[in-house]
Amino acid sequence: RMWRHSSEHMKWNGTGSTAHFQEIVLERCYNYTQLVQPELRDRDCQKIREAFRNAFISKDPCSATEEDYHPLMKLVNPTVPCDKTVFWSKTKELAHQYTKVQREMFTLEDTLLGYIADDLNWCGDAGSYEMNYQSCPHWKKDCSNNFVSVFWDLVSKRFAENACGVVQVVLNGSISNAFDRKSTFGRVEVHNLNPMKVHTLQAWVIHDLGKFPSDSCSGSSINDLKWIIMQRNIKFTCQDNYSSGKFLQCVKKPEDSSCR
Ligand code: DN4
Repeated sequence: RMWRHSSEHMKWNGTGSTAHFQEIVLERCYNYTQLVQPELRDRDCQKIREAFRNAFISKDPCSATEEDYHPLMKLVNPTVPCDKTVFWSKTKELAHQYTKVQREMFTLEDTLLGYIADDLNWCGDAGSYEMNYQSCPHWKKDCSNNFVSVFWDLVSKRFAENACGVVQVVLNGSISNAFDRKSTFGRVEVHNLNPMKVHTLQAWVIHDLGKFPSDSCSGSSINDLKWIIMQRNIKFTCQDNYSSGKFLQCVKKPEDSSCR
């Protein structure tokens, strides 16, 4: 019986739900609303936890839709001030180090829903009230309409729609395509910036210390991005190895020759 039980639940190729998912969601929600952004102190974290769970529990984990998350979205509206939005693609660590120092700047993971869900995994199963802790659909190997991917696409879309003023994106110049049309940034965020509200997209292309630069502002992938942004009537600027990014990298690795 034990064997059948676990093999039944190993049906997907992705990592299973994060252990203690419910508790982590609740704890992060309280931490964020009480300590990180006390302006949100009257958000109801129990309700948020429940709406999050209800979005996916007892459902086929490969049939997620945006509508499943609407009750959760209604409880949390995004609130990033103008000029303070930071997007990233293949530069998660650096972008988060930057907003940790520049406390008034926000990546998606510095907003309530992004903060709650960051690095977590979740899925349920049709016909069960339990979460599946053994395996969840992998977004490439199993299905793209899994609950984690649909969640990130939706919150990324809302995050971009709500941006205003000057917005920034941190891109990775140590890979061959710093801008990738298939990434969440290229597929979702770029297309949901509102040209009535966003006047400039500032890109910084950062190279890893000690790695040969593979892409830069003058490369063809950034040119693609520039073209898409200008078509949308938004001004585009780009800077290679923006000094704030360089300094952050150097704090971690001061002995690197490029930090002297
Ligand atoms: P990325 O560095 O290519 O991807 C960021 C992470 O999201 C990686 O762990 C990816 O997994 C994963 N990911 C990307 N697309 C999907 C998908 N369709 N389903 C499941 N996981 C996926 O950067 P990106 O441009 O794709 O996403 C970054 C931008 O989108 C940021 O500006 C954020 O605002 C937002 N975003 C954040 C998160 C997060 O915090 C996730 C998705 C989007 P893998 O390629 O390593 O397997 O986790």
